[in-house]
Amino acid sequence: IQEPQLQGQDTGMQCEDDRTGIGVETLKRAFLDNLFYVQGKFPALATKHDYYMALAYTVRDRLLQRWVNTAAIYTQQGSRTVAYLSAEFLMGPHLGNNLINLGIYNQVQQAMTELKLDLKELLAKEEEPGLGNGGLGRLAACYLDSLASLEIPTLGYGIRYEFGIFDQLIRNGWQVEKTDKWLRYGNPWEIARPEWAVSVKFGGRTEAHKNAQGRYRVRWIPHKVVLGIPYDTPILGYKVNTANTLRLWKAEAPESFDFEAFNRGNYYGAVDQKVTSENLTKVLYPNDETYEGKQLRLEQQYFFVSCALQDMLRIMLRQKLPLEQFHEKFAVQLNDTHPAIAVAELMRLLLDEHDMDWEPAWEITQKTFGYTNHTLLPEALEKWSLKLFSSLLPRHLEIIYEINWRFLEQVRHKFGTDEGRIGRLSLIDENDGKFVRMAHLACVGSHKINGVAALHSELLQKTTLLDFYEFFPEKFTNITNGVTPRRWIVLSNPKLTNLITSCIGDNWIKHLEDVQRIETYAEDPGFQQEWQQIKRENKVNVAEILLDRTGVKVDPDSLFDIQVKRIHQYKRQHLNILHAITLYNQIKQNPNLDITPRTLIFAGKAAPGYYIAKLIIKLINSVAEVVNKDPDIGDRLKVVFLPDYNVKNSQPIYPAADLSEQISTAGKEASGTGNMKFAMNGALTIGTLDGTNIEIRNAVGAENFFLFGLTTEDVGALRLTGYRPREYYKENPQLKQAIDQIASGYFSHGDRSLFKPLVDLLLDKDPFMLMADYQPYIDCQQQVSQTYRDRDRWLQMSILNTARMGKFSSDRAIREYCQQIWKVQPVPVQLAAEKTGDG
Ligand code: Z15
Repeated sequence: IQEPQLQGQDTGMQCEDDRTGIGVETLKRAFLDNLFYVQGKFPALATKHDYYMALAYTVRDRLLQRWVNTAAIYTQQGSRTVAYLSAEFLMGPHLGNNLINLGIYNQVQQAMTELKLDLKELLAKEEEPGLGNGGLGRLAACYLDSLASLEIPTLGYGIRYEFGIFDQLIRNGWQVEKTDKWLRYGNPWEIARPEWAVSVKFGGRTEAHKNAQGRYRVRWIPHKVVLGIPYDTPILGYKVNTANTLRLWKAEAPESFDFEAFNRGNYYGAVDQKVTSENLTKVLYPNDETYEGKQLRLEQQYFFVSCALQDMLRIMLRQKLPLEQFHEKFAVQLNDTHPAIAVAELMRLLLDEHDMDWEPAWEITQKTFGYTNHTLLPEALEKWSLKLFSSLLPRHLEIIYEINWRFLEQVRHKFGTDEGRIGRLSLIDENDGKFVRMAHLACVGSHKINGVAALHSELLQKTTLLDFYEFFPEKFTNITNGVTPRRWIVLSNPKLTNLITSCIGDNWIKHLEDVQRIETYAEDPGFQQEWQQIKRENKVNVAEILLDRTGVKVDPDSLFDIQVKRIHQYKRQHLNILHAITLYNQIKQNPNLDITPRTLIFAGKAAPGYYIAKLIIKLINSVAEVVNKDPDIGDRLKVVFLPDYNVKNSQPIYPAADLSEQISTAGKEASGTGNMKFAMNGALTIGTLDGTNIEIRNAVGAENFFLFGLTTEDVGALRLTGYRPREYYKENPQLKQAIDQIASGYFSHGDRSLFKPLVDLLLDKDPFMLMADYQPYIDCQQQVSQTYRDRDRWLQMSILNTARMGKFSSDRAIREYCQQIWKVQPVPVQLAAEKTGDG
């Protein structure tokens, strides 16, 4: 390990090391050096992108010092390690976050200013790695930040998709998808580790043989083999030296050339194998919460899981640990069922490749895994047809049958022969066609199962996983989600960060419960004034972004009412639009109406194959077109759809919100995490009793939260008694008018067919009960408008929201995972210079 030099000072006497120093002069020198030696440019020829790369490499050098030290200490100490398995990691841009966590944001800003460069412009050049769809992938990213900040040894394992979530364009009001070529200009944050490549088998058949002791073993003769190449990204914690690793796997052909085919003169055939292998990690499936039974998706899942487990076994062998200690070395978390095949794969590796017997292998496996469930929606629950499964993973199917057989024996032992119960618990669904149920495999193969919010965990135990809860209640627990305050407050909202820190110091950034201390200022006029000023400036910033990206001019003094998230029927963006239409009609009916001016902001992607979600985007844009150009409306109402919602584009949004829309049908949103990002930044929430909304409301106080709508119980009861959405429509003139306008072509240049599928769905089935919740929502929005007019009251509520959001830091969530599930301890990392005290 290289000995770093004295840091953070420009004494003039002693020169800082160019790769580790953090003084402004050193940073400038290192930056220009990287521009020259990495980008091969001098300033006169350099583009903004060259400057971004030079800065990224300057920051990377400082990360590497911590990363290498961390790796050395983990190896030396053989530390117990969390392995977080996730098909998605929605990391967002790295540069700004690393500047925050290194604690050098201000120095770098000054260094850039002195070089006549604008740090903001350079930050904007980064292509974000969009390797996730939404909440689940972003949660994984927040958790990696907290794990590193809490100094927990961690490996994140996932897939290095060549193309992440598509870029969204809006053309004529419709979503258009464009390939996300995030690697086009190179990725300075990753290092390939081809020396740790592993092979992954697919297809073929199995055969029996005897091992040295004469015991039966199984050999898998695959149809094809794919190589997994790891690409590592350092994940630095906040103001600690811990830099953990995100290890993403890329698929390659075992030999880039099939020489046999080549020698036969089949050049194309030889290259073909390379192409098919590399297809495996080409593209992220863009569905959030709907599974598609596609073979390539199952191949992706098995590919990265097998790579990850083989990598863990390699680490154990290198550290000379016996495989019987696998569960002591690694706590492996399954982020939803996407990596659930890991249960069968670890069994296969231990049994077939390491000659272990079933009982010890199964004990190790169960002690190794924890399973986090993220949804109750039946369409999201993964099941794979036996036909597909057996053709791709014949050995795993045998293992799953054996697990199932033994499990159902235990069930019979406990509950007797209750065929109904056994059918419901079986890992194989035989209802219509035969399928492997991945959630069942995850439950049986794990020692802990958790939901992501109190309500969600309760519903899991009472409904979706009831039979499992009855069989092993001790496995079940709740861990309410959290988000990292580093990205979602410090990086996104620097002005608010400075205000809070000037009042209570900066301890709150690591211990968000501490932010409670600003409560004493909630009614202080000076503090309120500054709070309001900051919100206004953040709104002006978003107003500029909206003008730039959509051409719509909005009034920063209007109420910013924001709903940003994936477009999904259960999230009910169309309920929000019905409110927009209602406000529009109220103004049209009474042109002098003195209403609270509002700007309704929407953003979010729809899965490309989700027709109704895409139609909802079209509806938002169609309503926007009519409302925004109507001179009767003026500045009192604007509706804007901001295209291409992603981590980067979202960061300015949360700090600019007055009102956060969290209006899912009760019982449908497992947790939600956007709700937390808004409330932390001082937005008030209008929301249903769903997911974490309930816990946010408990934390901030019912008087500081706008609650409306059916409860989960109401939803169930109404469904049972026979829900008739059309009745609400017939009996409510405002609602009827809004729906009739949509149906009659008022927002579609007279086209009555355009929104017909949506209107019919709402009036006939309305699976998410918008009709029932419409009037309570409108009434609640009226309360919001009233309250907003009382500026002091609103400001006080806003301050109290931020002050009371301490619980929703991902640091709290990760501490709970560490104590309840993973049983891991922090391993502090010191830099060589700190240990020896020289420099
Ligand atoms: C996803 O983003 C979520 C659940 C899923 O099952 C899938 Cl496949 C994707 C979301 C939940 O919808 C959201 O409520 C939750 O906050 C988030 O996971 C993180 O737990």
